[in-house]
Amino acid sequence: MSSVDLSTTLGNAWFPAPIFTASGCASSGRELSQFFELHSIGGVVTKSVMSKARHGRPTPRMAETPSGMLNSIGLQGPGIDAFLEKDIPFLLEKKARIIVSIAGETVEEYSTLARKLRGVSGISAIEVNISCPNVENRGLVFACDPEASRRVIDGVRRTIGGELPIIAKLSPDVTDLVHIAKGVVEAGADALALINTVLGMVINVETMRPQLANKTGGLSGPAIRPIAVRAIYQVHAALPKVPILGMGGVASGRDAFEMIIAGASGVSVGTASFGNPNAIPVIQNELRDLLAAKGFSSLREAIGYAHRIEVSDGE
Ligand code: RRO
Repeated sequence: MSSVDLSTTLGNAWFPAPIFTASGCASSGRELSQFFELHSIGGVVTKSVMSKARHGRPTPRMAETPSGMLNSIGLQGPGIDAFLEKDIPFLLEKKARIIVSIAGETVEEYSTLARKLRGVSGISAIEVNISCPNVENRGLVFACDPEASRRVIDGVRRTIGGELPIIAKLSPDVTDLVHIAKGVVEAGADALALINTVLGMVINVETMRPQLANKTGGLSGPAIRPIAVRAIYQVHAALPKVPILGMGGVASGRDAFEMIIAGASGVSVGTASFGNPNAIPVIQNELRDLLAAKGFSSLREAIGYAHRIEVSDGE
């Protein structure tokens, strides 16, 4: 095994390894823990949790697409109280590093969730998911509105205090992603998660009706990787000091490396784990080998490498 320092940071949270689960794709890691040690990866980013338990959207809520997958789960989950009672103790027992993802319908709901998390020990960071594409009203996608995005992050920051890093999860479905990113950083986000799924749709040509009960859904998988790389590159160029957790269609160490050199400090893997539950440790090992093969002794040296200006001989 090649010796490369894979450690990384997101705000003031330190992680020994750079590959994470992607929120929503591994719940709180129970199923994946049958395949690998959760503490061997960067950390578990839990499914976005809300104040109350939710059944989610009606079925069908998943559809296969070329090089991807469409989902409309609709924030199914146990609610914050059951989550704190069952999932956090499980993750602590597994010695996993924990990033808790929260989602709300109002600015106040996000703050309520932050209040519940404030005193919980063993959490590395909070992901504030303001970009779920499957809400009933597109007006509730806070991340599509710069002012609404700021208000959510500001409320969470005031409630949580200065200690715990806030990672704002943004949507690529906007005209000016950099503008939204700058707004949430000004409002108190320490890091950014880029990208949530891309709004898409599949129509079943046999029934001649939309495939998903909710009609539209979030597209994930390799089909969206170039969108994610573009988003990470653009935001890192504008905000080079703000750490980015990159995600969107990563299926190999090569894909993770692409996001790192675009500017990501860590990478989440989601859809690939459905096909291969060992995808995350495999990708982490491939990334280590690739970093070594490219001559990097640490992951940190590679972050944003694609932005470096070449200096030609004689200049
Ligand atoms: O639950 C979902 O339907 C969902 C969420 Br919260 C999200 O952030 N992204 C997504 O593709 N699906």
